[in-house]
Amino acid sequence: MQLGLILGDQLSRALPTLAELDRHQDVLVMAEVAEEATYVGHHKQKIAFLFSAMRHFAAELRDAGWQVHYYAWGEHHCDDLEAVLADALGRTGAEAVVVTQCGEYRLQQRIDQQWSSRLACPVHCLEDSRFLGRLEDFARWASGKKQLRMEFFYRQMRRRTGLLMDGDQPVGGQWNFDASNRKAYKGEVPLPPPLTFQHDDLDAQVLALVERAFADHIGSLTAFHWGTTRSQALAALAHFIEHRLPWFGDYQDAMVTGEDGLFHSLLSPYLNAGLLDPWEVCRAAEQAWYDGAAPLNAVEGFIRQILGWREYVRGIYWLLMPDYAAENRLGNQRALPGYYWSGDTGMHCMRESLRNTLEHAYAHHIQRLMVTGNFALLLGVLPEAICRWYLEVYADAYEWVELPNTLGMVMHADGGYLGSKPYAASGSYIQRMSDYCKHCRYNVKTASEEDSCPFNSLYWHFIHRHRRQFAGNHRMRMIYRNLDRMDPARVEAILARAESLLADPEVL
Ligand code: FAD
Ligand code: DLZ
Ligand code: SF4
Repeated sequence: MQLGLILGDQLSRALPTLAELDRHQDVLVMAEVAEEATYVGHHKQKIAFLFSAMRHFAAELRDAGWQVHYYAWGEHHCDDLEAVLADALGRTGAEAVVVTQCGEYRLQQRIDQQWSSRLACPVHCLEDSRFLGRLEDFARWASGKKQLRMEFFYRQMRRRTGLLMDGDQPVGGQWNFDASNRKAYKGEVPLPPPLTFQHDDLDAQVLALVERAFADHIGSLTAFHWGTTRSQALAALAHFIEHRLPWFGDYQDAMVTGEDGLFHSLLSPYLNAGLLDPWEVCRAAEQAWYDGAAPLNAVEGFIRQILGWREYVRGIYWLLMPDYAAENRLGNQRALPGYYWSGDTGMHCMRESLRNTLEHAYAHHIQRLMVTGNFALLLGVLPEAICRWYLEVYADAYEWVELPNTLGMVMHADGGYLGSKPYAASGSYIQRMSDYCKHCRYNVKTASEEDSCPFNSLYWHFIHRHRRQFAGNHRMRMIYRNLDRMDPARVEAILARAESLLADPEVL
């Protein structure tokens, strides 16, 4: 008899562990354990979503004839998964453990190097097949390249999967429609109806448990709207395809006060926990284009996020860990300001992005990249501190996807391996893509005054202080030319204002 361990982000009937085992002979184990639930201070909604989805999945497996040993929070004394396995091996007399490769280096190291000897039984770790590409193919593609470019990886993935392909050519004659995906939202089309799910008894029990046992964790459960079953995740996918996908491309980079999801899918927690499969999500979007229900700029833009970015960052994570996590090529050391946890800041763009984060354990990509991320980059926050924050605050956060996005894409701490230039931007980008600046106490038009937009002053300070790293970057030459053309007295005033902000960023 074998023991199959199913982790909290492996809630998929297509999981290799299930394919390997026999429901009539073998036993499954799932566990809510302190180590996984507290190795960072996860947002309350992330824990509630996963615990409830785990409990629902265990019930579904039992209905399908599996024997599941479920270690519920507070009903056992095992601190970590190894202790759970030791206990379950003792109870069942199983002779081996089967697990599918996990999503974080931290745990995978233990599975590979410790579990078998400490549990005194064979531990078979299976390749995770729930992605669109294999890690060994990514490593082969990346091998010998000094810098990687997502666009070339993505084209290869399009060819390999046949998604949006017409023979060996991209449908519509173009690989990428990004240039048409940069509109600000001015109410041209109505916003999609909200999607909320009726919560059942299992959800209610878990919400009460999290409120009680994780009271000191960040965030609130008041607006917990996530689905916690496969059928709810499928309903969320259908809702996205019908109500959001047609405008996903146009408004992909837009931000609007009070509108927390806009036309984004809000599918990442389901995808990352295994409730949705990336292939079915991409195929559903592709079908919408073939059916004439969504335009190509939207469908291509959406598929690129999953087939391109999601697979690309996973490949980078497993290729470069563990050294990747320690990268800090810009030498940043600053602490993360307290408003990242409280949301209490006068910068309206930050306040909105942080409110979304605290209320929903969610923020859309542009809020993460161009507001909270951009600000941490401009301030020069220690990468480890900002990476930890992103891992804590989002319902979709797992290190394999969070780390390359934060350390590479946002902080440029990997020296440009993931992206060719930092996404640093002044307040004018935020003004162009949102209505935030109209509601802000700072003036987005100036950079050196007492009330100037902090993003403006800090942007020029960032460009100035990193001249050595970036002046030779051909994508940034124009920026340095602009800086050099500015009146030296004005530059001095902007830098002085930035210095005063850096001396006490907590007051902003
Ligand atoms: P949509 O905009 O609807 O996109 C569709 C899907 O594409 C997402 O569900 C996601 O699966 C995928 N996707 C989009 N962008 C990316 C990307 N850059 N990398 C990987 N997948 C992508 N995503 C996570 O899933 N977990 C994280 O921990 C995470 N941390 C991030 C940290 C930072 C600093 C940044 C800038 C981005 C991070 N992302 C992360 C990527 C992205 O912001 C989220 O996937 C997205 O906002 C989730 O919302 P959505 O489902 O509405 O996405
Ligand atoms: C994120 C998370 C949390 C909060 N709790 C659990 C848990 O109690 N049990 C579990 O099996 N998994 C949990 N997870 C997800 C794991 O942290 C995740 O499987 C690893 O980080 C590997 O991706
Ligand atoms: Fe953000 Fe600056 Fe605009 Fe205020 S003025 S919302 S701080 S970009």
